[in-house]
Amino acid sequence: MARPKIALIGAGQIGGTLAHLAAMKELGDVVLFDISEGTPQGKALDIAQSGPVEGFDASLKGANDYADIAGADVCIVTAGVPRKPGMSRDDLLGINLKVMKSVGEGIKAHAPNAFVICITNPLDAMVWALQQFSGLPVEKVVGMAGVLDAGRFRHFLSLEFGVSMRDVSAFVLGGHGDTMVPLARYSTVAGIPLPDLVSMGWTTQEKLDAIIQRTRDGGAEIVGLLKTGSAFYAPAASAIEMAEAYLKDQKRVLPCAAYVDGAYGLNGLYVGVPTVIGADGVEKVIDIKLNKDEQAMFDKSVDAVKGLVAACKGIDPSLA
Ligand code: A3D
Repeated sequence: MARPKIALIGAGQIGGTLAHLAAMKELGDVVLFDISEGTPQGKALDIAQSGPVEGFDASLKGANDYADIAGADVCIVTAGVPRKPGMSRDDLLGINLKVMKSVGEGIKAHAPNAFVICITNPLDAMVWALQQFSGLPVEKVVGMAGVLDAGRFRHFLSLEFGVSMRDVSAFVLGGHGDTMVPLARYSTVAGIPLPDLVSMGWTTQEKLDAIIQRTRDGGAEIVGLLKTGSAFYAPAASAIEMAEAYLKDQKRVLPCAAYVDGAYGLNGLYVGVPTVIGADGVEKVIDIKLNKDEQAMFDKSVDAVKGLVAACKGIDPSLA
């Protein structure tokens, strides 16, 4: 059987890291696409030359022509511009919306059966626009944010508790922005919910609140340190986990920016929710019950996403 084909649209910081991880994990053959000439070719060649040392079997190709992504099983989209210090994700909307139009059309023409994972910011609006421009089924177009946001939360919690990150699970809902909703009640250490850990004296509510805020600001903290771009190792690892769940039909339960129509009282909006990812793409949106406070935070986050979608429609009238 032929290896799966993975097309990475955007060969920048995240794109290059995605290519390296996909090859190391032998998820399939990789095509790195970018408008910048030489960058995808150079990165593909460099990573391919690590193959004999690492001992992986995967072919890597750089491309500037969408024809090269033909028949891709998975497309991961990072094309666009990242944040610089002082910028919010929303400041990227105008420029990245135009990029989503060309990427969506490229995918529609050459890889209409792919599972498409969008990473470009502002995430929830860009994945919505990408689905509109590509016309692919909503369950095959999804945004990566929740795995990363939950990863950040898990990392900070493991430091606070002095336990392995593997034993910390975390739950994050809502849009990928300042209004994201890390849910303490559904986040656990080996099944023990965070509020119980506060009662047990493992931490205090104040420390937990500070960790939640640091999670919300997780992207900005890294932008502030790097100064020339945004996070790329953890975002790439998170998208690879989603791609692997699809390619191996793992039925993983992962928080993603998925198309929600009916669940959570929403009709037709991309927002971060827990999903099941398998061979059919987003196979299920898990509709959990929120308490009053959680619902209020989620509503605020949903309103922020709606505002961004409305701004997209204002910029490009072809978006219904
Ligand atoms: P960067 O290293 O600048 O790479 C972006 C690449 O896109 C560059 O190589 C560009 O040449 C290329 N590009 C620009 N326009 C086009 C086009 N029309 N077609 C094809 N390629 C194009 O950025 P990055 O890899 O660090 O980040 C990529 C995106 O991911 C940015 O929008 C970030 O804001 C976003 N991001 C999202 C998260 C999430 O958690 C959702 C996290 C980190 C970064």
